Amino acid sequence: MKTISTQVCIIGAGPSGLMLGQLLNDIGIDTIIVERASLDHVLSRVRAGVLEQGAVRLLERAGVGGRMHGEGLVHEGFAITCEDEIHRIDLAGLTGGQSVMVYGQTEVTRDLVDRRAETSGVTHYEVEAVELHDLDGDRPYVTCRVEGEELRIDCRFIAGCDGFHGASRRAVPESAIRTFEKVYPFGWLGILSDVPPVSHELIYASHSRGFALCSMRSMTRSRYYIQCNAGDSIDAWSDDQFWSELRRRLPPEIGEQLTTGPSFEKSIAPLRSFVAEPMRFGSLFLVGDAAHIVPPTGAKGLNLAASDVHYLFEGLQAYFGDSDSELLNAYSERALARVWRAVRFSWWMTTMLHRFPDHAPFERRILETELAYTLESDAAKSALAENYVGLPY
Ligand code: RFL
Ligand code: PHB
Repeated sequence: MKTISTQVCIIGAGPSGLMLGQLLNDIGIDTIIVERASLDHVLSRVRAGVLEQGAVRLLERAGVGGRMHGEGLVHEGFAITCEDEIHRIDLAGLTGGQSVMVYGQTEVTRDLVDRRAETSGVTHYEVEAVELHDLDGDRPYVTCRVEGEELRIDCRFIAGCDGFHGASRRAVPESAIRTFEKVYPFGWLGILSDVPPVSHELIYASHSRGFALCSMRSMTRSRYYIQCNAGDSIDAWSDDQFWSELRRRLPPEIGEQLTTGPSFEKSIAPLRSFVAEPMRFGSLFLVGDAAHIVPPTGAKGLNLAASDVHYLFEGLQAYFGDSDSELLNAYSERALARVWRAVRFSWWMTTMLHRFPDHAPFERRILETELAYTLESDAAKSALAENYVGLPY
């Protein structure tokens, strides 16, 4: 078996692993990333689209702000529709001038992969049989198979950035981890199509037929979602069926403006809230989706990955730079405080805007009232806006 060593071994080259790796490499802390998928697969994933200011700042710091600021779209508001009514949430007005950046996760990933290559960061793709060892000591190591060859990576810390289905969280003994989970009884069917977006701002639509979301990747590329049944198969949804269902869930004046066209990506995502506590076990730190999942309604998944990376980066910088362990020891507590706020917000947005097949008339009325109140009250709209642009870190 070949043995190599590094300071921080990062499992997973999703946004968490790539952001953390870049920030650390840029201050001279050595990292090796091991990724199960191929580079093509990593670069072709679609997923999230909305970045909070905190994520924007972190990406700037990682040296990948250029294309994001050139091609990303700054949004100062979005709409919520309730059957045929349209309400604008004035993010900037309600938060003292804050906004979000619409820039796809696919582009974020590409920028980070390119920057890692430019700065000679090491990433092994298509690794198999990743296993974590000796997590409770201060000389942990990772074993895996790269191009058929067994590899051992010795390190001081391991960052588990390998998503919900990764190996890292599973390496923690069950007695040392507590999990919280809620699975929602529906999914999101999402498409990408090269048609202009129906509106220059996002539209979250609450409708008796189910939720819908109009988003975008650029002024010529639209990203649309509709709530679907949890068990739906993608083959059961033709493009025509998708467009007609989406139109029915939008107010007529918006639906009439919808430009349709062929989709070039179509997928169904299940909706789940999940948190694992604590986010540290010995020398292993869990980051991003490896530690928590939120339903996409609040646009928080990728943004939480960014805030975790921020806290862990600060901890590792102080540890390696100043031999100070305090921030590293506080990582789990600091990250989880923000995680739970985003988990709450995502659950609230999801519950308020979707139709639950199992809700009794009483629960339905309560949620209609919740939405009506949110759209009427300046205080409620401010709370919504404050959470949507992202709580500070
Ligand atoms: P990722 O992006 O899942 O990356 C984890 C990486 O680890 C690799 N991996 C392994 N590598 C080595 N060994 C193993 N054993 C491994 N197991 C897995 C994977 O191949 C992958 O490259 O986690 P990360 O970096 O924490 O980033 C989190 C975000 O990707 C995530 O929060 C968001 O994409 C969530 N999410 C969405 N968020 C939004 O804000 N808006 C959305 O519209 C939205 N849509 C989505 C989503 C997540 C989805 N998933 C995870 C199924 C749609 C989907 C389908
Ligand atoms: C997206 O553009 O993919 C997107 C935007 C907002 C969300 C979720 C997904 O809340």
